Amino acid sequence: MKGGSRLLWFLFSLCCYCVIINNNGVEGSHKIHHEYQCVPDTKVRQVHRTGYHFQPPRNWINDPNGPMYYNGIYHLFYQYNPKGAVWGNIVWAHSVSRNLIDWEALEPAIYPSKPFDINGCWSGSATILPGNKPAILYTGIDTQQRQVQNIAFPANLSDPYLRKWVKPDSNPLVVPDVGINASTFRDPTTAWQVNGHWRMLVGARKKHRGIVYLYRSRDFMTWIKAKHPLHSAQNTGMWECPDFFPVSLYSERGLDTSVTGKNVRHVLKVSLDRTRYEYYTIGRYYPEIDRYIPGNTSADGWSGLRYDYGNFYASKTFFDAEKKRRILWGWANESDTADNDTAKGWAGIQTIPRTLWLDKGKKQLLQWPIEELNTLRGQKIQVRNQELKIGEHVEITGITAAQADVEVTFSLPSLDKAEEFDPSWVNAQDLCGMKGSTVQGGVGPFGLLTLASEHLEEYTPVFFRIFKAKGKHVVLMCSDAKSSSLRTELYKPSFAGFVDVDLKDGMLSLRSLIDHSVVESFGAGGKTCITSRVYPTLAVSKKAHLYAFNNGTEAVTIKKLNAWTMHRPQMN
Ligand code: DQQ
Repeated sequence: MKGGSRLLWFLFSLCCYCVIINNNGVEGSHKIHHEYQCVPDTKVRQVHRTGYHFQPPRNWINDPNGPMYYNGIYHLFYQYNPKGAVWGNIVWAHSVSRNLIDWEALEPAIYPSKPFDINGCWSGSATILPGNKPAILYTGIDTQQRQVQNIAFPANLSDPYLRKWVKPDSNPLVVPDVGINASTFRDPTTAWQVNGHWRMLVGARKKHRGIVYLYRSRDFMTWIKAKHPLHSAQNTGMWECPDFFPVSLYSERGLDTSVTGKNVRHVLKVSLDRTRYEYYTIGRYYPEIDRYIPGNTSADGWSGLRYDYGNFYASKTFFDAEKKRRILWGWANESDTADNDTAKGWAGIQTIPRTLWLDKGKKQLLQWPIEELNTLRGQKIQVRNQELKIGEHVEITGITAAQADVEVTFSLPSLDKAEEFDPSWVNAQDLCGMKGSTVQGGVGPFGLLTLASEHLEEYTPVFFRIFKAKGKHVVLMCSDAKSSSLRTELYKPSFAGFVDVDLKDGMLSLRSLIDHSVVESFGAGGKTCITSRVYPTLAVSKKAHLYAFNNGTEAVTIKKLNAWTMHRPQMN
């Protein structure tokens, strides 16, 4: 070996060695692929990279962190591995935007540098303090591998991009006290105020019980644990990335995190490490006694409500003070192997930000892609009153089907032929896996075949199937990756959720955001949302097609379909 290559090899080995010793003792879900931590820069493969979703030019990303709006600029931080396309070496990468669509990448804002975060800078949230001063609470992995909660402030408030962040020496602000497991204690929320005093939550687990611990502070620096956690549930495992915020009972407008009162309900969302799915409840928060009581409209745990029934995790909301709305960001992981992620040089995207509010029925939330997304709409096509006969699939031409936004309303002339619903079908995903898009039904399956190859060797169907139950109809929505790719080794789940929708007017709507390796779908105006990651081999770029289909025994009609080719924004 020549001197130069020997030095390079030494640095490479040192880097790998540091990663190995630094990550001992970290939880199973934060799996370290030692062999991929220091791979020399590969050429990034473009084929499945997204056109209009948030992603950096290369490497691994996971949770969105500390989203905020500050002095005219949106900030998104996110968990990022600067050294590879698998989880590890995590820093807070930082991007800024004026419209939530075009993003500029800055240098990482928070990275391991002090004893209280030397082994990792994990997820956390931003809070805008009185006097318009942002603060970030985040989890650091300290010298003893403990998860501790730290604070960081912008170094210079007159820098519009808030590039540099400083960590006061008074960190850590919160350490796991006796009785708290130091490896399951993380992800502080945005804080809120009650009578001038601060509150925040930290996700945790005690044996098998998922918990959110409540902390109080007068000055945002000294935090005391409340006697009672805000909430917990037996046998749900670690609660990661909790989020707690108010929603208005009577308006779609978002509320600042500290708002309470009789016209408000609260949402508690947790990300369950065991299932890697998220669940939320809608309930009442009593600030005087710091109690949260989930309403009885949804289950508290495994079978509860979800923001998204697909590949969507570690999400976080923030209040956009400019447009008075609450916005949700979520991470959509790859469904590919670590080998392939490394070979393609990147992994993970953030889903399109969604506005979120309480449905009129007050039993669930509604979500819709932020209005700014429409500015990316280019070439448009429309279909009106097109019947989809039994067994028919009709091509929707005239747009780039690999990078599109499709909005369709189906009209259902009759529900008479809807299949009988078996009450034992409690799991939508199992039901979708069993029935699929090709097994003939009564009313449905009907919907879209996205990212389809010309002869349908590959396709990701997003569709509905309607059943008849006692006194009501049950609507199943699926985004089924089973046939999405000719590659066999991929994870291809038949994601699905039920849609609580009234079919009295005989209409059902669907919007799908299709972007090369992701399909994000919104059923019935955002009542049920499903994100799938897929990797077609034939249906790529110009060779991708879009069809509408009906495999029911009842004809359905495309009442109205609008679809657009989506432009590329400036992306990091
Ligand atoms: N990811 C972070 C943790 C969080 C997990 C580490 C959720 O803080 O609990 O990258 O995906």
